[in-house]
Amino acid sequence: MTKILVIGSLGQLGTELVMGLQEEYGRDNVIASDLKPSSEVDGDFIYEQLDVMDKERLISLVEKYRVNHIYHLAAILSAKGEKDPQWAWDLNMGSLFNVLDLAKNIDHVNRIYWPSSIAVFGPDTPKVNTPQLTVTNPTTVYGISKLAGEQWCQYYFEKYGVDVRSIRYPGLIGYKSLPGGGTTDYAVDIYYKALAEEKFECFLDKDSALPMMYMPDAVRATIELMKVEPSRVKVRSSYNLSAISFTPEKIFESIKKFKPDFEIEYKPDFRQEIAESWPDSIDDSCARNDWGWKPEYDLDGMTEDILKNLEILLD
Ligand code: NAD
Ligand code: AKB
Repeated sequence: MTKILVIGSLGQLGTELVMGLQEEYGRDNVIASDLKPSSEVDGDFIYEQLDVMDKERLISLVEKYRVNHIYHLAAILSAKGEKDPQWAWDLNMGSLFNVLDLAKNIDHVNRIYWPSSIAVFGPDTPKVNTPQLTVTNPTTVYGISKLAGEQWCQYYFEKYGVDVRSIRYPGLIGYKSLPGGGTTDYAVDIYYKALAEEKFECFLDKDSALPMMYMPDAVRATIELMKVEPSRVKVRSSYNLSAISFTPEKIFESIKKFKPDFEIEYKPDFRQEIAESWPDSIDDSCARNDWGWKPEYDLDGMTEDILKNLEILLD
């Protein structure tokens, strides 16, 4: 039986990943954790309050539940990180070391998942079909911390045999929870405005192409990567992963097919510069070849699914 701890479980990804893990491993084998006290958390899952910077508490929870797999999702994302770079660096790196060290020292912790991001890439990176191995040079503190984190994951795998696995997610788009301070957040917010029948003010320019992925694909990819035999995980820094690439104008056109009166206005802010430093599209052939990754959703398929489900949820 596999016991799982999810750290940072109340965020945009964690909310949906916990549900996916419960389906795969059973409700009682997934322990969700985040900063909020239990008294403020509602949901059909086992929950523990955990600040991942608190090493003692982390170890005590891992021992209490005899945890085998840890999904460490807590991080400060790109736009939020630029407001307080030192804090973002301390949290993103310190928390990863706490988790990697624990896996090194506690035998029953035998698999770690830690997400990286397309933010590891920068303006010198080839923009189209960005390869797995290429120039990176990120410009945000978030990207720098993810790139360093990838290297540390590989180091802990090679030096100490820690079975750590990682994906460089594109911008994730879901409707079950709100995003936590990223540059790709507009692509979630836009659906809420469309359903509220309000004009959408977009913080990126209409032509800013970015790699994106619908949350069900991201959750499935994560669980699939964590289930494959260790020998099939050939990239121990982090895997490129790709699904859909689009501009704000393209997602607007996709929504207009279902909401013809929807309106948009472009008002780029500081996040435009971050978006411009990231790739337009990603080559994920290593993930496809090594562990059989294949996305399911295209842009219109995602739009239709979100509008249908979000309408029910907001009703
Ligand atoms: P989010 O900001 O929505 O959620 C992060 C969660 O971590 C929050 O619930 C927050 O309360 C929690 N947290 C923060 N500090 C903590 C601490 N000290 N201890 C415990 N919990 C803490 O982020 P997300 O979008 O869910 O992202 C999850 C992971 O996936 C991150 O590592 C992020 O870098 C990565 N990622 C996300 C995206 C995306 O588009 N959402 C893309 C690429 C990578
Ligand atoms: C962000 O915009 O910071 C995240 C990411 C792509 O890592 N969504």
